[in-house]
Amino acid sequence: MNIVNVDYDGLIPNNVGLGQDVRVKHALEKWHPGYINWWKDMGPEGFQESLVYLRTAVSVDPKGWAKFDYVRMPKYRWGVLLAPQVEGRKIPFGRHRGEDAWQEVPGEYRAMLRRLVVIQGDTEPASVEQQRYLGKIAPSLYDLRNLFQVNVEEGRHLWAMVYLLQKYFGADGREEAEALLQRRSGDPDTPRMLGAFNEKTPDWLSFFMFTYFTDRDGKMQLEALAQSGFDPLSRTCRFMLTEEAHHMFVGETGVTRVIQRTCEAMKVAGINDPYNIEAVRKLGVIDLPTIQKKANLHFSLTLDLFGNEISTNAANAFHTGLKGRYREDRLKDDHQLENATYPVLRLIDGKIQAEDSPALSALNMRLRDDYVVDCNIGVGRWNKVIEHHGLPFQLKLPHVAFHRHIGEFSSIKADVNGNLLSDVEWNKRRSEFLPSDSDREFIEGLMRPQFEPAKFASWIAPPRLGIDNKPGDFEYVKIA
Ligand code: BYC
Repeated sequence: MNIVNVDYDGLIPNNVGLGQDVRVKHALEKWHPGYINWWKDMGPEGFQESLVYLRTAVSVDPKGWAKFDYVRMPKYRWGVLLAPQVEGRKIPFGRHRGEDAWQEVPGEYRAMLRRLVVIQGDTEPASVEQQRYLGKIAPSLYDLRNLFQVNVEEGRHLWAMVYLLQKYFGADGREEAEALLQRRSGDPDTPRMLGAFNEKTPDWLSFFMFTYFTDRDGKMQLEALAQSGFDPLSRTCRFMLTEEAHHMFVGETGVTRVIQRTCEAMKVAGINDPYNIEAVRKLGVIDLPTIQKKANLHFSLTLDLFGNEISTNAANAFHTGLKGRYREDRLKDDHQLENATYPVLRLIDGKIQAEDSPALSALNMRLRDDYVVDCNIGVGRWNKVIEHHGLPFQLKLPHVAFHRHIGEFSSIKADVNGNLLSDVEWNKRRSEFLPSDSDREFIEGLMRPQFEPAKFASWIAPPRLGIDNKPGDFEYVKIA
């Protein structure tokens, strides 16, 4: 079997030798119709017959893994693709460090491993469900295509996790694979597993913030799972990361283009005060303070996805070799952390203070800290755009204690600088920090579709480059 090139002959493209693995092949083929039904029911509403200029993975060679073509989404070739096996790979951390990486599930860690795979799997269809109404209000064909690219790849990421469940977890893996198609984002009875995946994505600024902030949690978690001693999980996540990069690109450049358009319109109209919100909104663009509030919302919701600051689950997942740290292979320490400590922000005597904690229990916090550093890079780039237009405004990530629902700060209220607030103060000032009903109404009012090639809605600048080097007037989606 050629591990770099993908076998496209059967129903399920793959580079895992499904042709010879009859049991798993049948299990996946049985799961396939349910997946297609889910996609038709819960995937992008409308547009199922449209021709979309999509990339499809045809190889796992980092130098040239995708091809572009027009595809009807239900006919997209969702496949099972693993990064090539590294000969002689060892478990890189935890108590089994240095032993051969597992090619089968280690029996004693089965339940823990399955839980990690199921949680990861659950987020993928959840995000497609959250984004299903956005097509109808897309600001351009270019953006519409990017939305659908993200959606089909999240669908493929679900396939990636379902393959692991079907191949390595027997009957209970099959049950979990079914359940992944049954839960629904935001459903009061059968919600998705993690909080942020039950929130709405009502407009395109939310979509860009989601792909910037929440897909970046995806990146961090996948990087941590890519270190896993369970080799099939590591290889799956390594390939998923290749696709994930485009999702964050969509988010970062999307927000950049919104900011750019706002700044340009303000300059042309001679408005220099970013807080003159009424005047800015009259230009048909989104004012910078409202962009900040959207960032506050999506950043804080995403921080909750890192779990509790102090977590025995996280300690166990590391100690047993199942989930590492961000880019564990580049870190220089003993990779076991049994005697190490890590500073954790905690609420002590009513004050937010750093406290040294056992490093193993603080692994969620550590990953979250790495995440915040990564988030700040893009925020710096956004600020450069504002600076370039000479406007006195800077975007800033809120304090980690702001608007939290999981962990140390879920019991308190804090402002964006981390100052504690009483419930009364919080209720009074909430709309200073988070989008208010009227902010939401304003943004929703701007969300009118623009489906003419080369045209863009009033509130967003065109991209600098086309996808696959296509010219500006390229028809990325032929709407049926
Ligand atoms: N919501 O010990 P703790 C992505 C639960 S995004 C609800 O701190 P742990 C993507 C927790 O389950 C990446 N419940 O938890 C992005 C536990 O429950 P049980 C997805 C929560 O395990 C965009 C209890 O609280 N991948 O790929 O250390 C588009 C105690 O908590 C939440 C992963 O997350 C929450 N936010 O940390 C598409 C990787 N947080 O077991 C895709 C896999 C915690 O006591 N998952 N709880 O009933 C993990 O590594 C960990 O499970 C978590 C939680 C980091 C999520």
